[in-house]
Amino acid sequence: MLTLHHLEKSRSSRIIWALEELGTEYQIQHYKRLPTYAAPPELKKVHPLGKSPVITDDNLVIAESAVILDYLADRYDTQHQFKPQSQPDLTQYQYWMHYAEGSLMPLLVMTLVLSFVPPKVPFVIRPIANKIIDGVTDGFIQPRLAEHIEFLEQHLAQHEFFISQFSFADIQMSFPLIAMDERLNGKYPNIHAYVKRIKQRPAYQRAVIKGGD
Ligand SMILES: N[C@@H](CCC(=O)N[C@@H](CS)C(=O)NCC(=O)O)C(=O)O
Repeated sequence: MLTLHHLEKSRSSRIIWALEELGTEYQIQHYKRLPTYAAPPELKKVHPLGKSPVITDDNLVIAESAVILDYLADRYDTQHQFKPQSQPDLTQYQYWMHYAEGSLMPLLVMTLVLSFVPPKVPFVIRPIANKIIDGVTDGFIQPRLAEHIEFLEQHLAQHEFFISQFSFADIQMSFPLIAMDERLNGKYPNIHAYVKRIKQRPAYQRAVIKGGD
């Protein structure tokens, strides 16, 4: 049986959504985060890095959201609804699949990790830690993130979905976009409208019920 090893509040929600779109049979093995927010050690029994999502199907163990989505499309999307089969859509699909985790997520994770630092630093040197964090945020992360936001806002001004039709590229892009839209309080109208649009999909709503928001 196809099994998704799902860590609460994680990128793994994307895979539940994809499975719901496909309507294929699967089961979810749920994992809770530790108080440190890390994944529990049991996930390392499934894959040595212990990250989620990871799926097991027959004798295969597959990690990395983009690879999992591609595998699910190739194996279970018999009608080719969610992955384009020809150019130019296919290359665009692959671009967004890799862009989400390769270019956009590292910037978002950096801001999240830096936000965890001040409470862990001894009180007396906290002002110095805050100065360093502000320097990294203002000098490195924010200018780059602003370029990405503008890029995405422009793309979504002209496209209903990331490629010419709804695809697994939208599911892959949903995690950073939903996070950004929340952090930015819906300030970017095209990103905000896109997030509202994808959240209306029945399969998305079923995924939230099964895996959490
Ligand atoms: N690039 C990977 C990222 C996997 C990843 O880092 N997942 C996070 C959850 S969002 C995780 O398992 N974190 C737990 C930890 O690092 O301990 C993917 O897209 O699947």
